[in-house]
Amino acid sequence: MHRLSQHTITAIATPIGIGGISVIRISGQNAFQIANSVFKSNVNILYAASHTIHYGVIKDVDGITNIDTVLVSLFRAPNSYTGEDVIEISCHGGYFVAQKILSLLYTFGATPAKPGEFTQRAFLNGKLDLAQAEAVADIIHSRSEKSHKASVLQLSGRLSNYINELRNQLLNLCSLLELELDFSQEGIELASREDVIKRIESTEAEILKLSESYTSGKFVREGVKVALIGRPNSGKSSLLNILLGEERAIVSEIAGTTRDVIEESIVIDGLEFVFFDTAGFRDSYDVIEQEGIRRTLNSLKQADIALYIIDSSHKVSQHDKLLLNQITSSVSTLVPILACINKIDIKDSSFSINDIGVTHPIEISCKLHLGIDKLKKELSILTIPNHDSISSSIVITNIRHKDALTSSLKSLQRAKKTIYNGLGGDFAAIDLRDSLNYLGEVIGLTTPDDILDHIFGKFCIGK
Ligand SMILES: Nc1nc2c(ncn2[C@@H]2O[C@H](COP(=O)(O)OP(=O)(O)OP(=O)(O)O)[C@@H](O)[C@H]2O)c(=O)[nH]1
Ligand SMILES: [Mg+2]
Repeated sequence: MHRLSQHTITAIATPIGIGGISVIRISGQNAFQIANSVFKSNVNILYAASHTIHYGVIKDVDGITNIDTVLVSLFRAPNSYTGEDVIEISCHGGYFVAQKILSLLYTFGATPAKPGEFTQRAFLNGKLDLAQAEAVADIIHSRSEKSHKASVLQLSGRLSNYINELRNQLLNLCSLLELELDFSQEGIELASREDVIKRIESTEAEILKLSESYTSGKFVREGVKVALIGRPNSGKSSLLNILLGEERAIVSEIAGTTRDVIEESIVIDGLEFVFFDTAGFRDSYDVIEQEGIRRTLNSLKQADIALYIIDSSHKVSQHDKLLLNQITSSVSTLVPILACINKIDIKDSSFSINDIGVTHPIEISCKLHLGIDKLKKELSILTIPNHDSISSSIVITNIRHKDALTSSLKSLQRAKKTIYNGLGGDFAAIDLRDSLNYLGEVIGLTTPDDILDHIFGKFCIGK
C-alpha cells in the first residue's frame, strides 16, 4: 500500500538553542555510511553492534578540522524507532554545532527530514499504528498529568486494541452475512435478522460510548476553558492574577480596564484549566471597548465553564441580572455557570445574591485571597464526571478519531435500516464494511496517504 522512501533523512531532534547537548538523528539505509563519513573513532561503526554507543570526533569535510567531540548511538534495522538503520549523534548543545553537523550530513547525502517523518516511517514500518503515532505527539505536547496519562495509555496501544476488538466484532458479522450469499438460492439465513440487529446494536453502543468520551478527552487535550465574565471592575483580572500567582493582567479601579481577552492556564488536580480574562460587560460608546465586549461574547461561546464574577461592594442592580441572562443565552445548557461573589471584604450590607437568582455561589475576596481554594475545588468538581471516565475507561482525545467514529456509527445505522427494509444481508454487509473501514482510520489501516501526510506534517521536525 505505502512506498517506503529510499532517502536517508536527518534532523536535529532536540530544541534549537543553548543547552547541554543536542541530538541529531539519521534514519535510512545509508545512515551508517553517512555517519561514518564524518565520525572518527577507535571503532568502525560500520561493523559495530546495534544498541552500542561510541565516543569520537566529528570532522569537517576536509577530514582534518575537528567540529565537536560527540557520542554516537547505533540502532540497526529493524530494532530502531523508525524500523530502519538509525544513528543518533549527541553533540554539545548550542546554535552553531548541531547546525554545522547537520549541514555536513547533507553534504554526505542525507536529506532534511520533514516534520514527523521519523514517526511516519515508524508507522509505515509497522512499529506503531496511527493512534499510537499520534500519541507520541500528544506526549510531547502534554501539559498536565491527565493529558500525559491519556497519551501514554494511547501509546501503549489500549485504544488501538479496543478498536481492533470492535473491528473484529463487525468483521465476524460481515463474514456471516457474506457467507449467506453462497446460499442465496436456498434462501438460507445463517443468523436471524433479530440476532444480526442485536449484534450491530451492541457494537454500536460501544462505539457510541467511545465517541462520547471525547467530551472528557477534549478537556484532557485542550484543557478546560473557563471564561471570567462580569461587569467592569468586578475583579476578573484580579482573580486571574491570583489564580496564576503573578501580575499578568492590568488591574485598576477604572471601569473598562481590560479590552483584549487574556488567556492563561494553570493545572488544578492534574487537569489543565485555561482562563480567559475578558472585558467587563456594559453598554459602551467606546469602539475599542465594544470590540472587547464582542470578544468577551466569543470567549463565552467557546467556554466549558462560565465563571460569573459579581461585585458585592454595592447593591445588586438590574445590570447584574441582565448579565446573567446574557450569559445563560450565550452558552449551551451543558455549560455550567458558576457564580463568584467577589469583594466580600467590603461587602455592602444591602447586597443580596438572591436578587440575581444564581444558585450555589462561592464567596471570594481577591484582595484578602479568601475563598480561592474553594473556588478551585469547585471548578475541579464541575469536571468530575470527566475525571472519572478519564481514569477508568478508554478516552479519545483526538477530533480525527471522533469524526471517524461518528462516520462508523452512521454506517451501522444504515446497515440496520437496510435489514429493516428487508434487503439482502449482502447489502447490509456493504454498510458494515464501511463502518469497519472508518474504525480502521483511527489506527491508520485505511487512512488515505494525503491525510497521513497532513497528520505527520503537524509533528515537529526531528520527531
Ligand atoms: N476591596 C477589594 N477590592 C477588589 C477586590 N477584587 C478586586 N478589587 C479592586 O477592584 C478594582 C477592579 O479590579 P479589576 O480586577 O481590574 O476588575 P475587572 O473586572 O478586571 O475590571 P475591567 O477589566 O475593567 O472589566 C481594582 O481596584 C481592584 O483592586 C476585592 O476582593 N476586594
Ligand atoms: Mg480586567
